[in-house]
Amino acid sequence: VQSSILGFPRMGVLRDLKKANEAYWAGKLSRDDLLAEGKRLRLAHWQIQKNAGVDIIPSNDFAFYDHVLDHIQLFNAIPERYSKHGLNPLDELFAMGRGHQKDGIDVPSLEMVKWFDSNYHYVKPTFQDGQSFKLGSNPKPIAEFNEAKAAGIVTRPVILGPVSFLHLGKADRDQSVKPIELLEKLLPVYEELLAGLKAAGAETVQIDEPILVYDLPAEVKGAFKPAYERLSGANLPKLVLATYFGDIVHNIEVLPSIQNLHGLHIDLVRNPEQLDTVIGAIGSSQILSCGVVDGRNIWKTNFKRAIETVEAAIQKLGKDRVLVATSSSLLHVPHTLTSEKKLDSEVRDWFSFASEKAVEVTIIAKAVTDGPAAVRDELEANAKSMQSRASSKRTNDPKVKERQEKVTKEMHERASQFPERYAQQREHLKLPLFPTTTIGSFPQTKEIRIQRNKFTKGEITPAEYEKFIEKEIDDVIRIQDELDLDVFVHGEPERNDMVQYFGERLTGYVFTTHAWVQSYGSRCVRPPIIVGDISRPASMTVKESKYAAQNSKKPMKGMLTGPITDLRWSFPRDDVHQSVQAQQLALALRDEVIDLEAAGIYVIQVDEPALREGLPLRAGPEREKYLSWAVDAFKLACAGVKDSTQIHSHFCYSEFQDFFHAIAALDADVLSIENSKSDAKLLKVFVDEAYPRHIGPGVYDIHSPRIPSEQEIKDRIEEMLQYLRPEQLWINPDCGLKTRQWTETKAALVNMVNAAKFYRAKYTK
Ligand code: THG
Ligand code: ZN
Repeated sequence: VQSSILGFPRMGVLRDLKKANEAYWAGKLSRDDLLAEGKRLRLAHWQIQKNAGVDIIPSNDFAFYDHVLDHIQLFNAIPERYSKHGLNPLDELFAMGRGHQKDGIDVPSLEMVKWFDSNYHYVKPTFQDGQSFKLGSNPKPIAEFNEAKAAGIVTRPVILGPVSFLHLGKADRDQSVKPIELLEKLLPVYEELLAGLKAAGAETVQIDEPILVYDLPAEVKGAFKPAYERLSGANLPKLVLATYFGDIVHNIEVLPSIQNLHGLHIDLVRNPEQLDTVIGAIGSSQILSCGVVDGRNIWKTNFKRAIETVEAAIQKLGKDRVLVATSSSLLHVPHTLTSEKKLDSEVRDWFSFASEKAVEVTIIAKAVTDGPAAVRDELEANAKSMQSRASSKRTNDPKVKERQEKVTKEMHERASQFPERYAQQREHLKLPLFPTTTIGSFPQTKEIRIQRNKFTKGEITPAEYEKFIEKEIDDVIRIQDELDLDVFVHGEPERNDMVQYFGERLTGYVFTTHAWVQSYGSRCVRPPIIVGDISRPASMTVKESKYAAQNSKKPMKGMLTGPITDLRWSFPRDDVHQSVQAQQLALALRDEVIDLEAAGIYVIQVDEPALREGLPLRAGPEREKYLSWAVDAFKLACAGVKDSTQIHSHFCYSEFQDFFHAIAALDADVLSIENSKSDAKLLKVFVDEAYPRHIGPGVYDIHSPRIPSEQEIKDRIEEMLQYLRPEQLWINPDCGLKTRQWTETKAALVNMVNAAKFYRAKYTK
């Protein structure tokens, strides 16, 4: 039984790729040097897998920016606004990924969206009416296969399948093409690519069709048959079609049409129960790649359970037809545990990052091939570490469990309904019509990062750092005063990442020093790890918020990351249900909310940008179940305050159509949402559903340095007033201002406040 890996992280041990990319963009590294660094990383990553003893090693999983973007270029599906400048291929790639504003060229990036329910983002293929496709002269998958081969490593190239490539894309703005209808035109190019791979010596190719875990329209389901009839010619490599992040049982009728393929990969970490159904539906000589090592989380694999799963497959299919694999690409986990020098040995023994998972697949494969005796030591050590984790004091805190048992229904509800609360808040906060505010963060300047770094390294004392933070807070209060905003924020100079910051302050979490995961392009996050029951040993944000409130004439808004976002952007436990972890986070945040109120903070924003991405990928009862516990967690966190305290929440998007009832059920007094890049028409849902509470749809886009004019903002407000009542409308930017510079931030906010004042005067007559 062979072991295999579906994809390896690209960043390198010390985020080498991030650093090289950013140096190249800054003009400090040459193109040749960047290309060389890419090559070095690919080789290093193949070598790690080879040394681990992995039988099937992927190639073409590397990408300078994003692997979906690579396919856009590979098939020449490049919108003309990028191709017409004669940029070299690398710069053309980056232009699509991140926009290009120099050399007299000014194009924004293609749209970037979440990759399924992960925290990775891919660049959305964008098609034209009359779109055609063409394979370039030195296709990346072939070049990288050859590169590995030259180094003595025969790899299994990975490509994104044609049906997923089209279905994950969209028509360009103003175009009406339906992506899936381009299949006919796309298949010859895939065929050519596969033939090229075969000619280069690739026996097998991994072809990813992850959309099979979604609910699919009939025409997309129907596309698999013609696609894979065409791609299974005798002159082509054998294909293993890979699915992950869900089960494919609801699309099982597609399997007969791909039975001529060599094999199928399924995710048995997320959905072990699909095994029997899938075995019953695959072709009589097809192989099954069993994804039993989690590609999405950092826990050591439970060998006993994984071996049982693989054995169950072997019983029905025989050893020759089974592969042991990671559940998905390892892109979503950090590079290696060996970089973590500060983890204590107890918890370290529970973890496994990409390099360690590479070893795990080989041990499982050996156990099922040669019998458990062949890897007795490894199995014993694994059983011990499972035991240690299950019984550790760090995972189990009876006090937390006791508190969870005492949670009541009433604890989720505010004392009064919104109209009564609002009356009290108006009295208490004395806000004008069209109140202005910002979403929480102000520019994280270089100076802030330098001081935080010094503090982390112990080069300045806590007292010195605190002084620095207070000065930063003084500055943003003064600026907000000058701008004449109505609800202030303290600017969050003390925070790194909005999730990491809270993870570092809660019991039950551990955090790492090098465990970065790519989020998009060169941007990475370092998710904290939830190892045990969560509690709050001390207040987390009160000191800074209180300091700010005491120095401000206007109401100060407290800023918290909500329980669902804290959970989803961490590595969660896999030994208790996520709803339990969410409730523990909610209780910790509830205490924080109450402490903030007691410290004189009467406006508190609890952000939940990740609420939507947690929605199960398919419609149905699972979605409602999720929404029910997720909404409960948010309400439990917020409902402990008096009616006169105002709860805000923020979402970085405005498509609420498919779960509006959940947004409404949050019962937040004020909701700020992204709206400047989307259509004001999306606000119609608030009218249709008679949404009673207040809303701040972003009046300008913060993702670009562009300064919106006062007139533009007025026009935007005018549009919003077609849907929202004047007393319902808050005026704020789309999102936090952390990634912006001060000059553009101030200029934009001056215009925003003036626009608000114009409407305030108009409606106060
Ligand atoms: N935090 C976390 N997850 C997220 C976001 C976040 N997922 C969705 C969205 N926001 C992704 N966006 C970003 C934006 C910026 C960065 C990462 C993800 C970023 N990272 C720094 C970098 O790569 O240089 C890391 C710097 C640091 O923390 O020291 O800028 O906001 N968890
Ligand atoms: Zn936002």
